[in-house]
Amino acid sequence: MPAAVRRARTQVGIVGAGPAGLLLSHLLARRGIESVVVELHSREYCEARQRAGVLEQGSADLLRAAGLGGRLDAEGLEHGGIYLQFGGERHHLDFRELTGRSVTVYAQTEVVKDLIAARQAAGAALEFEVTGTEVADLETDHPVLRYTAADGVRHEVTCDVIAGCDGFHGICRAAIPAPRAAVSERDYPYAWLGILAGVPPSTDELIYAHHRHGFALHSLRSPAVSRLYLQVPPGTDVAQWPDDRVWAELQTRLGLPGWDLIQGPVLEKSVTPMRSYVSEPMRHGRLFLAGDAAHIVPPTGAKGLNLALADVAVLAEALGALLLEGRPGLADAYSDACLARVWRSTHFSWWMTTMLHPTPGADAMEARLQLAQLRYVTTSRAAATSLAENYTGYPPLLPGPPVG
Ligand code: RFL
Ligand code: PHB
Repeated sequence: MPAAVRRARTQVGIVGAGPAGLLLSHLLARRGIESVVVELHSREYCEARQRAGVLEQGSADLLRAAGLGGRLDAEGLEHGGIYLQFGGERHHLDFRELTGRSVTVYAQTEVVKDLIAARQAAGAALEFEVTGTEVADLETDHPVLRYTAADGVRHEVTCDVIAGCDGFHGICRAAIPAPRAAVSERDYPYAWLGILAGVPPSTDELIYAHHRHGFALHSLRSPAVSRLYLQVPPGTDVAQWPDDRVWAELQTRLGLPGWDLIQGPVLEKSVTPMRSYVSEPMRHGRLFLAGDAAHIVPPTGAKGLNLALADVAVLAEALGALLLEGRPGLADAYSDACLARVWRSTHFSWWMTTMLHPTPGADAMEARLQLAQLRYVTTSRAAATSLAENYTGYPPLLPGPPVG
């Protein structure tokens, strides 16, 4: 006999409890809109997954405005610039002086912990460790979300809208019929090996380093924990990189006379592929995609998390107008409004990536062009301001006047 299906209703079915899905659920609840969030992994897994670290000023302001600024303000590290290093020189770009803006280093793990705590405190429907997630009837006014909960019970939730916040490997993007989606994609011939180290940062600001061995980045997490990355070949097995080798290579790529990299225990080590990917439009019928479900950027511009947060800020506003006031205009404008920012970030991330990473097998011309560009960015106020403006982020996409 087939197992019983438990039926329910909600306004917004949200697939994925990453930063996009969780913040969307939180922003909707502040408008009085009910949602159900379903997530493949456990709460512990979601809270521990090491990923992004830099919040644009607009993202930090958005989290504060949503009542999530407590720990962010107490523990986040505000940074007014970065260092660009190349040819044995380290140059500081002063974002505050160039743009009046700054960024905050506050790890994605912490954003996710804050959001899960806030959703659970509010008694939200947040289901971890679900399987068999399906979305259907997307071209009707009552799309359906199906999943099997951790206790084995199959659920079918009838929604007004479904939000696909299920990341790059999720199921929602694939639910859009192929002829309706235009995909732009680029894989880069390198990856990042990232470590989390139990050592105080050796630097006051992030260091982005161009070196003939490959790119290196010194980022940070707290006064006692550092985050560092090395460019490695795609598909690299972390087993090829014992801790001593990682530290030696970081020292080579980041080292300067008179400056020492503090070494210590490696707490975590992983390899991330580098990819640019945009699938448009970000909407099909009553399915709205947000965050990595619709687009991926290489991490060199520190944009992935920020784009995910910006998408759902726009989506919450649009769904408020649609579901509370019956005004479809903002929902209709959602995809175009987000894609303008997505493509700006996609270009910036590509530009930072190709400026800072030597392509394996490239001729000497490439290195000369990269160094010429780095020299320009560190000597021209106009070029430095352009980098600073992109890095610190774009103005929040405020909702326009009511449409439709
Ligand atoms: P997420 O964080 O991937 O969350 C999606 C969630 O959906 C769940 N899911 C499902 N749930 C239910 N049913 C299904 N069928 C499901 N399929 C998937 C997943 O388990 C997951 O919990 O997407 P979101 O919310 O859009 O957030 C985007 C950011 O996570 C992402 O842009 C950044 O972290 C990108 N990124 C980085 N960005 C940076 O700016 N700096 C970095 O250093 C950086 N490192 C990274 C990264 C992304 C990585 N990925 C995606 C592999 C390192 C990695 C490894
Ligand atoms: C990080 O701290 O993880 C980080 C910072 C800046 C980047 C990418 C990752 O560009």
